[in-house]
Amino acid sequence: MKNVSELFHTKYPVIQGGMANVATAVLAAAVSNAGGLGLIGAGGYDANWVREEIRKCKALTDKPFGVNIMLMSPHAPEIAKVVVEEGVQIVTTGAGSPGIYMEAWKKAGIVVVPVVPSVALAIRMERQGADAVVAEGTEAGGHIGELTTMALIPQIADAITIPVIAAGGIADQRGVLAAFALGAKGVQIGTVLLATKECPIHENYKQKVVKAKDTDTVVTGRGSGAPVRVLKNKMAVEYLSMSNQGVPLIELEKLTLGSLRRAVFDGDVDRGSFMAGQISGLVKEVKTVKEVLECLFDSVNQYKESLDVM
Ligand code: TUI
Repeated sequence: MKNVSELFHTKYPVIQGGMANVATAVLAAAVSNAGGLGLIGAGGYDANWVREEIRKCKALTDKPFGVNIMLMSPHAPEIAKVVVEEGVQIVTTGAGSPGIYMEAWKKAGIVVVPVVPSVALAIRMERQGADAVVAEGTEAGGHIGELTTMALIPQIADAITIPVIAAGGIADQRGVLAAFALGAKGVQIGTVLLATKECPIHENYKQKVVKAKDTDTVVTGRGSGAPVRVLKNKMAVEYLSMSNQGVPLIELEKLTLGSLRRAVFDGDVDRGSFMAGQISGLVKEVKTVKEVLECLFDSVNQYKESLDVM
């Protein structure tokens, strides 16, 4: 089995989460230049935006980078074509199954890495030709599945033969080692990258992550079929209370409409949706992307031979 650094041609076996509205060409290039695999997060943007970001990213780095396609987006079918047209080498997907695109991507020589929340989907993805999977635990920020990283990683690692990349709850070298011990060959990080100098989000968002403690995330949207982990604030508390009172989904959706953008661009601490993982409590300062990756891996290097992962 190829290791993850070989698969992506990176210094470190780490990929950046495809964070919607956050993962622009600027962040992706910063991660790739620092030795990880940077990703442009297509989120809810249209195909033209993605094409432009891919071109910007090519100008900002000569290292490999990828695109994350959020499959619940109405633009996903168009974006699936753009990645082929622009010669993107690596695609990760989230919030659905990429089965219908797999054949075209494989034909184009794209390395395909779906994010999966369960063993069943991991097995299906391997059968359909995925090169690796990101197994994301419910500790992660944003749209999440049910299982914890601790339970999910070893079960997926036992069920498939392609590399497993662990996500959810990883922000330092202990998380990396734990992931390797559970059978992962690489890690995906998101939350810890929110608190970086290069991350193009409002300063209030970074400060919310840095100030968060262990219990400061909540999950909204459990009743809607699209649970989303966010940092607690006025809107999230209001949402949960309205949801408990049986307020219909359509009303709840009015509350959250445009809320991720309010967090990312306006830093609206009361009405923004500050997607972040449970590991926020461990993130204490804003660093450079390079410092984050060094902190994750440089002490791990001591264990390199015994773990055989890099
Ligand atoms: O996708 C994510 N995280 C995200 S996407 C996102 S944008 C958004 N905003 C508001 C509401 C919903 C989405 C913010 N954060 N992570 C990867 C991930 N994929 N987590 C869970 C899944 C997943 C869930 C079901 C993957 C596949 C899946 O398959 C169901 C099926 O079709 O079998």
